[in-house]
Amino acid sequence: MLSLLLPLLSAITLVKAHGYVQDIVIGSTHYSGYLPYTDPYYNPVPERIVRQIPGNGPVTDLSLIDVQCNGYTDGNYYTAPAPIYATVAAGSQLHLNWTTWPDSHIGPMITYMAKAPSDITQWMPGTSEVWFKVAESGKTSDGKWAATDILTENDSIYTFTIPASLEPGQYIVRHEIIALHAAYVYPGAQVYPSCIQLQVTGSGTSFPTSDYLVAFPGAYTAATPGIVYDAYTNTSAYPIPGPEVWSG
Ligand SMILES: *[C@@H]1O[C@H](CO)[C@@H](O)[C@H](O)[C@H]1NC(C)=O
Ligand SMILES: *[C@@H]1O[C@H](CO)[C@@H](O)[C@H](O)[C@H]1NC(C)=O
Ligand SMILES: *[C@@H]1O[C@H](CO)[C@@H](O)[C@H](O)[C@H]1NC(C)=O
Ligand SMILES: [Cu+2]
Repeated sequence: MLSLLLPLLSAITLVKAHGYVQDIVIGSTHYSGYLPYTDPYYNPVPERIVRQIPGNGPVTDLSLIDVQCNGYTDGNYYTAPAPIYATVAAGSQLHLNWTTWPDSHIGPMITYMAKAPSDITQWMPGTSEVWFKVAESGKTSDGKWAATDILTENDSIYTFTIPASLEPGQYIVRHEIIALHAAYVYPGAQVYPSCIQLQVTGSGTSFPTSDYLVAFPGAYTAATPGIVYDAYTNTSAYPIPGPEVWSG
């Protein structure tokens, strides 16, 4: 075990600090995120409500399936469903606790959901247009970025609300930071997505129309407003990528 861990730990110190969601609070219940530097080394591997991610690094080729839930399609990691999910009432808040996020990595924070047609612990959305945006924050009019200024002010906790009128069912929450420090060219924007599995309860009867639904990969390309953006020189409003928010 030691001989396995030592090279691993020294490799980690070389990885530049980026981040991932380490903890999720729903009501008074804490759910651990998927912890990429420890979870895979436990036997048995801990069961998480978050789909596995390979580490704290970004996806920059936005045509890959990796941009959906941050799984690799090759090597030792791959996108796969998580074994469990959390149950939450429509209209509730989720609080997502990010690892310390580097100040240089300015950019927006965006949250999507997708309804599983059947058992979420088996469902892989592939390239289907199933994702609708439920929350977004970019740059405020006084120049504060969501992923750095606001997240730091909020103690690294990002909060969003599940639309109160959303029909019940099993949903994947796809939450991301897009870091823009190198986004003056494509590829350059760094996407840090992850996917949380939920059972949404309630008596809601609303669901977004197809106008709101996008695919990952697909929703973001080099031509999507806000993917190529010179965050250091451009003083105009930042156009958050993706469709309009659906709030129910
Ligand atoms: C976020 O999670 C970390 C690691 O579990 C914990 O130390 C920290 O207190 C949490 N932050 C908040 C604001 O709860
Ligand atoms: C940050 O905290 C403020 C005040 O609690 C809240 O209104 C805002 O929604 C939070 N922002 C994010 C992105 O979580
Ligand atoms: C600034 O960003 C906006 C929105 O992406 C874009 O339309 C505009 O061309 C950019 N301005 C410059 C000078 O690059
Ligand atoms: Cu980075």
